[in-house]
Amino acid sequence: MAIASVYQNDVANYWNAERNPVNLRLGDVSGIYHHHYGIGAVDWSVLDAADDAARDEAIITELHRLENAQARLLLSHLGDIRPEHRLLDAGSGRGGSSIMANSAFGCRVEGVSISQTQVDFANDQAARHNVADRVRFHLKNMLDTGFEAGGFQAIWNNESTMYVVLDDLFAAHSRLLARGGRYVTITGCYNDVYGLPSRAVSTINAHYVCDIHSRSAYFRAMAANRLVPVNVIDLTADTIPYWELRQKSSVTTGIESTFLEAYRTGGFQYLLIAADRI
Ligand code: GPP
Ligand code: MG
Repeated sequence: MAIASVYQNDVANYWNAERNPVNLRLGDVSGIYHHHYGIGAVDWSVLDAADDAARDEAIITELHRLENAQARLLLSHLGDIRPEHRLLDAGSGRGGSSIMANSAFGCRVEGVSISQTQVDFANDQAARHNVADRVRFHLKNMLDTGFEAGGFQAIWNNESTMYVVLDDLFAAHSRLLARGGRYVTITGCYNDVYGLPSRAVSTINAHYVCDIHSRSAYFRAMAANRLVPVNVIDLTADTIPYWELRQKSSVTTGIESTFLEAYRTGGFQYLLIAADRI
């Protein structure tokens, strides 16, 4: 059973129903569909396009470039991945990161999601990209995949850790990773220098049906599960331009000003954490 709780059923319902243009129109640009945000400097000349339609198209293309850059950064932290390795994309969404990983490394990738709609969409994408024999998406719970212990050289969560209890997640990942394997997450976390999460963080939680963890919770749960950080990168300043451009786009969802407030006030951080499985 992929869905093990009332909460997980709520999450699956959200993703089974989700059709946001900010995800589908961006994915249409290159046929790589993501469920994460973007990083890097914006080319603000996109705002100077000749007419409204051209400007709209240029903004969408630019936002998609930034989300691809985010996925590329994550993949660049997976270590020395070879074609014979197997990777796990935990919370694989519409499959973009997995398909990019196969393209970068030539390896097998398993993606898991508790949304049947996402799994079907992602498998269809793998077929369209002619990689269905190497990249497969499964209706599985990332806390209990049933995959064999030690079978993965690397595992990542691209903005999906806020849907699970971290101790349960890292216990599961630790079991699945080969010794010396790599775990990478890009995530939003609240900054416990300021104590409990701000109202903006609570608004983000309500918007996505998620539960953003504190920064310290990641390191505590990793240390308890044989995952030793090798790289921690604060991407907060790098993701703010994505949100500034998104706020000016035709594909806003209403959460843009909340993210900008959360990041600018310092109470919320966008982090990459890479860890070795010892
Ligand atoms: C973005 O997905 C990620 C999440 C919903 C998880 C929450 C992430 C945090 C960093 C708090 P999406 O691409 O489907 O979101 P949107 O539709 O807003 O683009
Ligand atoms: Mg998105």
